[in-house]
Amino acid sequence: MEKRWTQDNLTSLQSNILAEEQNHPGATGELSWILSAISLATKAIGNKVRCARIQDVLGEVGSTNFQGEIQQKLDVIANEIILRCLGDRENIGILASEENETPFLLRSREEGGKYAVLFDPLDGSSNLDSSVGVGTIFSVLRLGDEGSREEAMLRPGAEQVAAGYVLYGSSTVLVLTTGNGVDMFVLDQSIGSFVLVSKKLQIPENNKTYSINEAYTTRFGDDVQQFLGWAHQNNYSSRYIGSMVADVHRILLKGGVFLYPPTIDKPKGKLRLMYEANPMAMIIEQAGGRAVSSCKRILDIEPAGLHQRVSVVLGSSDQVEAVLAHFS
Ligand code: FDP
Repeated sequence: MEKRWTQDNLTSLQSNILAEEQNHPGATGELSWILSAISLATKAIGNKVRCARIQDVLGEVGSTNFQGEIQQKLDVIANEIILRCLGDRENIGILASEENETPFLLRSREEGGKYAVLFDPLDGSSNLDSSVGVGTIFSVLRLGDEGSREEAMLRPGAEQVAAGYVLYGSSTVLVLTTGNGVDMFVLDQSIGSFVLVSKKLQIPENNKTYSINEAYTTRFGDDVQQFLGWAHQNNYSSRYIGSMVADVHRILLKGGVFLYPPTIDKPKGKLRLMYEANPMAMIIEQAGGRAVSSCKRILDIEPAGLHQRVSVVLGSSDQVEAVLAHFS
């Protein structure tokens, strides 16, 4: 019988992580220490997101970030919250944010800096003004011993030791994988804890729904245009929120496929390999799905730079196959 998580068997994120550790005899507890800081940061960010209009922190900062993108006030606030919550965790060697050009080199290996944490503090932030779901995405890598610490961080997504996101939607949901399936937690505001609601999530198949910014159709390549034409003839439905965390979360729970392909103006794609594509790809694969970029497994891509952009197709295996059948 399927086990249901109710008030009778309340499991917090913290206790679930500790229980997972029991399955790994060599575990030192260090990763748990990082995940607890991420949980703290996302509770604080979620609170800011919910009160943003009241506290008058919606809207643009008035300047662009180093990538030339318009920064929202909450992008800056979320970034600072993460740096404050994670900066003093003694086993974090490097913190890298989508919002900062260079990573923060916090501790050498000799000083105990064993992990790199990479994050997109507030994904989908252009939707904030209209109260659409936005999220924080994170990726944890163990730092190798070779080369400079920046080089040690440029590792393929397959080497991530943990990945997850928090969706600030109608509820605050934390989705996490440490390489042993995907678990989902919901923030119970009354007790201030993320509570386990689903274990070992699997993406449902046979959902003929695609998620893409279809307004760009004429700027996509022939392969994507052919897929869309075929989907129109084959009873597909479409859902696009325009906030990656929310779109991917829906696919994780309901199935379908998410695409952000190359366009004429963004020939390499828009989404960042290290901050968005890799952590989402790990979650999707751990839930039985597929995640590819130009027909290649995202998790196998050797990163060329911290802020590298890639095209993304991810979702249930059958729906990713349906897309790839139109790619030469
Ligand atoms: P945003 O610019 O609002 O931060 O990578 C950022 C992202 O949103 C994703 O969350 C989202 O999937 C995508 O960009 C939306 O881009 P388009 O507006 O080009 O569709």
